[in-house]
Amino acid sequence: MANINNQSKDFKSGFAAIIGAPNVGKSTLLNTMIGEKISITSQKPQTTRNRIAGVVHLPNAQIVFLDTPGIHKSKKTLNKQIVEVAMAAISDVDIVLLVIDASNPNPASEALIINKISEYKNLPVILAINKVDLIKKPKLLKFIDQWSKAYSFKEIIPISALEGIQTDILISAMQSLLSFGPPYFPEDIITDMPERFIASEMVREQVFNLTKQEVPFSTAVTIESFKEDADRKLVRIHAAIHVEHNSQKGIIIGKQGSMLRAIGEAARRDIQRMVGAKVLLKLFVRVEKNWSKKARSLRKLGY
Ligand SMILES: Nc1nc2c(ncn2[C@@H]2O[C@H](COP(=O)(O)OP(=O)(O)OP(=O)(O)O)[C@@H](O)[C@H]2O)c(=O)[nH]1
Ligand SMILES: [Mg+2]
Repeated sequence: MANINNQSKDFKSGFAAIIGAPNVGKSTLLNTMIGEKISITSQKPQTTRNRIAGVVHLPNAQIVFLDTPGIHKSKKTLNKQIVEVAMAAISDVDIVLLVIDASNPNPASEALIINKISEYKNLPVILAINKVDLIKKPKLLKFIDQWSKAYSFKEIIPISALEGIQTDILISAMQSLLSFGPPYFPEDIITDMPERFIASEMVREQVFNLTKQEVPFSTAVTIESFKEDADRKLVRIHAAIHVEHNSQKGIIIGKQGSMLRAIGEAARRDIQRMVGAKVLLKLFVRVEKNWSKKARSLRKLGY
């Protein structure tokens, strides 16, 4: 018992939800703070669909960050579902880290979020003004002034998640808000998501990168099998890309399979880096009619 008491006096720990409008850089920030790619990112909104924990290990503290889907107003079943995931994360944490995009404000989503966090009177909120690499100083100062009036934030910290500017300062500010307590995860664990989930996301990320219009938003990826050699030198993965219509299947496959090959090749490189072994990745495309509109299909595909 003495041991546990000692530990909890020297050690701080807690959960922090990273929330914000779509595309502001939440997942990029998580990856930068963790130092590994655990959450996929893209130039398109609504990339993240699940709550993904990333653990930052500090000498005397542990912060468990929860990356969440972008909060926005939508009538689409899938989008409403992912916004629920983000909203629910807020009620589960010790600190909220609100991220905004300095280069592209989103007043509608921001109002929705401020409204939500106002419900939790005692929840400390830090504001990270992201993508400061894209704006000039006078604009940033205007932002800080404007946002300091919008809510009583514990801190307002300008950052660039992409370039790693001031992300260390952000982590220190979060650390100072933590309470004493033991670590939640062992030192070698950086996420609560299994490799097979992250592998499926890395395939989906390439669909976001390489296809246009409604295709990425109509795509889900599941891992059908994930087999490692005894000495883990080779990992064989079969993944299914689910789309909503036959025409989308054609787009994902591409001319003589060229699109599917490009998706597979790029995803395989990322998965190899993650698992630290050679990867054989086989992709299939399936049509699951209107999956993003049906509660049952959403559950089946992991949402
Ligand atoms: N210039 C610049 N771009 C950034 C920065 N942070 C993120 N981005 C870019 O912004 C885009 C969106 O980043 P994500 O991390 O996917 O954003 P997100 O908030 O997780 O988006 P959703 O999951 O869709 O809600 C990507 O193209 C990133 O490379 C930054 O500090 N500077
Ligand atoms: Mg994201």
